[in-house]
Amino acid sequence: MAFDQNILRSRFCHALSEMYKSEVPLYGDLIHVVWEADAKTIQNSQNIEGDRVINPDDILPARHRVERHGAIRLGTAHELVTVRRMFAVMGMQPVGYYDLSLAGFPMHATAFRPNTQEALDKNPFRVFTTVLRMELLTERTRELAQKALEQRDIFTPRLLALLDIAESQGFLTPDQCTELISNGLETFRWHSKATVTLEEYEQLKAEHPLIADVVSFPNSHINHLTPRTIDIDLVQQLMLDHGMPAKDRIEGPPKRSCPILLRQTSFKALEETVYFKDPSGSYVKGSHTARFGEVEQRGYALTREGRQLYDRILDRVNAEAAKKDLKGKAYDTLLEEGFKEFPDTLSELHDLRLGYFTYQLTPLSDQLVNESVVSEEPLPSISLQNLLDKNILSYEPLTYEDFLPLSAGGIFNSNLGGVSQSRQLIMSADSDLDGFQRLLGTCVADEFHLYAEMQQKSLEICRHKLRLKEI
Ligand code: OOG
Ligand code: NI
Repeated sequence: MAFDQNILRSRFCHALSEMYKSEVPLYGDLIHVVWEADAKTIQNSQNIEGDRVINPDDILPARHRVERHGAIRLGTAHELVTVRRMFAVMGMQPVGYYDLSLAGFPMHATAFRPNTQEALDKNPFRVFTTVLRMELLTERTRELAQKALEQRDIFTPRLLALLDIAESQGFLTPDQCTELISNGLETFRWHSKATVTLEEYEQLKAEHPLIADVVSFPNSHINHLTPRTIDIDLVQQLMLDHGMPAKDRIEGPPKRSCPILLRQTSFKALEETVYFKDPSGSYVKGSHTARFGEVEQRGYALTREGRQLYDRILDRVNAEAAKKDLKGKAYDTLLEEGFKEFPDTLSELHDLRLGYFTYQLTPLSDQLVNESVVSEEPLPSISLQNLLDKNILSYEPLTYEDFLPLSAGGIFNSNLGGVSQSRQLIMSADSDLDGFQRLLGTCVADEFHLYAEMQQKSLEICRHKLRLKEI
């Protein structure tokens, strides 16, 4: 079998999911809740649509059923570079820069994900990857963190060898792929034996719970996996019905007719037994709270203008909520009110250039194609608006494939607690894309650029088929 990055990514994603289900059984329960919610949603839409029978496979294409993201937290440049190399073999590239200091965390991040439509369609698995910003730690904690990180190696020697092989020969044999998966899993497996003492752990945690999570263990356990649903409100309800420890609200934009960006919820992280090093050489029992299960519902990708409008509304809502101390339902009502300003029809999102779209030829386009074939000459340019008005082209919204750092902040906070001794220092920090790219050893792709490219490419294909000089 020829080397296929998409297949390797699918296999790795599946293996990770199986491992996580065995480590965190509640995650397996969450997947069942998602299936239940999606099946109910499909059934309801069939009832409402009456005679228009909906085939579940039209609504849930293959990528929906496998889709999930994971998240890992790293400590050093070596860890980040090596994870980048590992994901590159699976066809995942760093896309986007996320400054989590905005949410009070001494971290910044990227998402490793497929960056072409074709690869996303095959398997869209992505991993949100954060790395500590050492300069945002107090000196005492930084020293402790550096000492703990220096003595760990989160990669097996065989994994490192396989990465060298993949890079030099440009592919892996089937056996090497299998080895890459099993060795790769070792980096993300849970270990209940900490590498620090309980006292050190408490010190790290007091500065920020995330620092303790990144630094105290011999590797970088996956901290959550996330299946995708078509009805996150129903998943939230079902989690509560099933007595699961759901977080109290869904992060991201409110429910809308035209879903935008990303909505997320999770069950809260569980307290897990951890054995801390004892100066005498034995271990003392303690606990750590970090790993959880999350659900996402993906909406449409927004342009920069769309995103600015989204951020502006959200900032306004958050400022008002803070002033009036609104939480839970009251916050959600305010959010819904605020988002009334955001256009909620596909044609407005398109015409106001708030979202990204791909264009397709309609059956009507045949006539135009025939005309141009008869005339042999390419037709002169026709405007996009004209082609849309004449029903020669139609459009479809692109799905948002990325993340929302403030939602990530909400998830972090409800799972780990937002208490931090150095919150002021962190909140006043500037974002540091250059510093992140130095650690990563390469540039991150701009997500807006990728969506714009997909949009442009679809238009170019239409132009070519219509034999137009220009659209
Ligand atoms: C990362 C959280 C980011 C999301 O869905 O926004 C994330 C973390 O908890 O380390 O996965
Ligand atoms: Ni997540």
